[in-house]
Amino acid sequence: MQIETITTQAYSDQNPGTSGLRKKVKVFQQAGYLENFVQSIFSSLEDFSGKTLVLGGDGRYFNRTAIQIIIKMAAANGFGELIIGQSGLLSTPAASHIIRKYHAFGGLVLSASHNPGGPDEDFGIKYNVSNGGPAPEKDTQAFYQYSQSISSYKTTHFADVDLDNIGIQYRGDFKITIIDPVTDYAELMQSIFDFPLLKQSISSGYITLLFDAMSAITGPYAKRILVDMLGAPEASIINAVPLEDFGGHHPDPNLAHAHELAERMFSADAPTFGAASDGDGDRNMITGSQIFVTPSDSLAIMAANATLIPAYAKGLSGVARSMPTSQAVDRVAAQFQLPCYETPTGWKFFGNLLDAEKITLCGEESFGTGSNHVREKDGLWAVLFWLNLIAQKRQSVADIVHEHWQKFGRDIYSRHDYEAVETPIANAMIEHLRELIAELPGKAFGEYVVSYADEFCYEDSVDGSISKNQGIRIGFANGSRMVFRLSGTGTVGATLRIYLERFEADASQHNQDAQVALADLITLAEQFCEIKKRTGRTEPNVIT
Ligand code: VG1
Ligand code: CO
Repeated sequence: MQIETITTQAYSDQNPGTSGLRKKVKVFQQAGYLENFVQSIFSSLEDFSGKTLVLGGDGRYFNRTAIQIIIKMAAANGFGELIIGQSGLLSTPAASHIIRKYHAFGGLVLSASHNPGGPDEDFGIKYNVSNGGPAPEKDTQAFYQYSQSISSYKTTHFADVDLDNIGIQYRGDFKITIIDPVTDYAELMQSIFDFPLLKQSISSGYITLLFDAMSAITGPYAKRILVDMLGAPEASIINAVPLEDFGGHHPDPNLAHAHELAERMFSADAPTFGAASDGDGDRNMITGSQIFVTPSDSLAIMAANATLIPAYAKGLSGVARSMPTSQAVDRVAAQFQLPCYETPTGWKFFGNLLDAEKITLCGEESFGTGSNHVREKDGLWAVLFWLNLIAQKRQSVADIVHEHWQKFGRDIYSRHDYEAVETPIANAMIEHLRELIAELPGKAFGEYVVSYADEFCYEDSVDGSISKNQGIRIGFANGSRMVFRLSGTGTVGATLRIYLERFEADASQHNQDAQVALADLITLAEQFCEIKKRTGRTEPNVIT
């Protein structure tokens, strides 16, 4: 194989965020842009000569082009083999599983997750290490560092690889294996959950379900698992065909974006269970007839009931949540005497805890839950978890949630997002909060007395690494909390996220609307960060 060294110009903006490098497709299409970042990854890694790399994406616009470029660069940089999902498709959790199962050196996942796709929308690339999880911060920082002074990248010439037919192809000694993207993952799910029970519950009509694949990657996975293996009718999956532009929608599973599902779940003849997943298949939204389960509650309910699931029957070693996720799971952990960890936003922080077997389950308020079965959050896994719970407990989603609140109390929760704020204004707002927190503790605002205010700094209990500036937290004496942070996944300006939570022990108050119950906190949050004053915005773009 003849290796070519191509001269290139460094780009200053290749700093990976919460989950890989995300930019507009047009940015990725600039000369050498993708190549620079891929070379920065390869050049920052060591000892992969002859080893295997997994490659696939969520099928969005530019996926196939990027894959052909990466194949040649991987060959030129000395990898021995590539494992690629058929048609270039792999969901994020499936990629994680395949890296682990085939003992690959690592993997490249091409996705901008829940961000929209298409020629004028977003693309992304993320490197996962040999445990199947997102590269830790020390690696992503190394990639960025390298990209700042890159002057050339390595590639080679050979005919484009046929991505659509399963099988092995060679270019010289370089081996390319195209695999079915679903089979390994479906087998893994079968090993975790009680498939015979699920099948029986679906065929008997006890469970009727609706899954919205949002024209994204989980269509083929849901079809194989829910329809072919578990016998659900074909019509139970909507938007099942992955499209390069996700049909022009945001493949973001929440009540705002999965509106067709939301409408049906709150209609008179709603199915018993409804769910959706995101662009790359790692997020999940759980609903039941007339009820939406917040992701924070979902994590707590999973933790409280995990022993009903075959794979977790022996119990959990511990649980973890990202810092802005509600404290609902902490209450479960306290009752079951389980260790409970609080990590910064982003799945990469769970990897060490999972590898060290300190935790079995973990999750984020942003519609992400997962376990030690892979090293990514996993949308369909969460769906199957809930189906297994419903089938095992013989209870509706609403009953499961209400019973949980009765036992543990309810952490009324909401997140308000202000998208595309001008970056300097957003930074000034955070700076203002930083100054404010020093003087807040002890101050009373109506019934809310500030008990602490700080900027979250995380020390990893496994490797001792420290991650600073992970969000501003303000905690109140009555257990309520608000968190402010800027998104690390957006591609336009800055997105301010405000996370609000209030604990309600009194069961007679559990059925309140979250926005109403949180109204005082919402007003206080505005008072603290001055978003109206500073941006002129009167309300958030998205409320979840
Ligand atoms: C968001 C979520 C975070 C999640 C990340 C990646 O990050 O808040 O919890 O891990 O997206 O999810 P940020 O920095 O924008 O708040 V995915 O499904 O977009 O890979
Ligand atoms: Co995602």
